[in-house]
Amino acid sequence: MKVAIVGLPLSGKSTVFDAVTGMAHDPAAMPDIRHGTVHVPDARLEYLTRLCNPKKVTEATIEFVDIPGGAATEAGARDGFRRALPEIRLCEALAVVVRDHDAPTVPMYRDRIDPAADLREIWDELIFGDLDSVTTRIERLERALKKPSKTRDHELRELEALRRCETALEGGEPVSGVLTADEDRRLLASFAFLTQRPMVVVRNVSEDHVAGPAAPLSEHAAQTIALCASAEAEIARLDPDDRAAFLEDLRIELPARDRLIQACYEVMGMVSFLTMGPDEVRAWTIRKGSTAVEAAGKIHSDLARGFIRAETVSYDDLVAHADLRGARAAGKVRQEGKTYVVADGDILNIKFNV
Ligand SMILES: Nc1nc2c(ncn2[C@@H]2O[C@H](COP(=O)(O)OP(=O)(O)O)[C@@H](O)[C@H]2O)c(=O)[nH]1
Ligand SMILES: [Mg+2]
Repeated sequence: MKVAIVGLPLSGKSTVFDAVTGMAHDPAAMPDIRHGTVHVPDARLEYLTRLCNPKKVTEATIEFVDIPGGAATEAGARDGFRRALPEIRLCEALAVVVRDHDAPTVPMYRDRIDPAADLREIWDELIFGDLDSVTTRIERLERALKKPSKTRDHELRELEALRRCETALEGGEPVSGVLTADEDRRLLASFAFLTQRPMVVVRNVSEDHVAGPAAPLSEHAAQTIALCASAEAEIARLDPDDRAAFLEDLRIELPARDRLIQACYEVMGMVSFLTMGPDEVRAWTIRKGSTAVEAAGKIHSDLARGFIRAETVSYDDLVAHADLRGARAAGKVRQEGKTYVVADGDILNIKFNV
């Protein structure tokens, strides 16, 4: 899972990236694209580790990409963003950072603190990016359709779907609204539309505003969180032992890293299942609604091919009965078939035969 951190210049993108990865950046240096792989915090793994004492513990991972914003001028920002579009298209979700603090130490990008307007500006760039791909392809198809072709039917269908996208985008709406049928989505999958990406909005607020819920700024964002990027970046670089005290001081319940990852899982519709044994305790990420055989395939294709059943216990049931033996005695260990829909926190033991 790969998430692009995007936003206007000086909104705090690189600082948010630092907060989730524990890295550091020099705000004075030329911005550079950065990639960081983060282990997904999961307290459930700790419990299972105490139970199994495994040789290895493997957390799920998520990759964040710090997208450089270009120079802090209107033309520079637009140019920088457009140059970064190919990189953004490689990511499955977007975290849009908007400045929502007025610290005088940070120069203002165009004389305003207006997170909703900044978000609209980013949204317009996403619309622009998609519209650009759509119109280019429409022109090409229209030319091609003037000549006879064996693939004419397919091209006509594509053209029709693209025209719907064009209309939506011209009205400032995402293509996701008009590509609801699976067939349309398949037909246009190669476009990797930006306005189809699930979006988390990160309001970069000052330290005294982190408590309380974050009001949404756009109907297009499935999740909105508020955090103070600079404080969180410092916290992320602290010794884990000192971290708790700082978080408490700032009345932060969960660090930014955890909250942003949770929000990304949420907007992407991802859940985790767990496996445990003497060799390895591990968390796996799958799409919500995945079946037991799909989960098995995530582990290894042999497990999907030779799938017999999934011995399943929910993490909560396991904890309630202390361990696997206790859960089994209480009848909480189920034998599930191929089509069982895996729930978040299910502990699976795949029985298979190849
Ligand atoms: N006071 C304050 N400053 C911040 C915050 N987040 C970022 N900054 C500062 O704002 C400047 C721009 O941040 P940066 O992350 O480099 O922005 P980017 O251009 O979006 O990558 C840097 O000097 C940061 O230290 C914040 O939450 N509060
Ligand atoms: Mg930056």
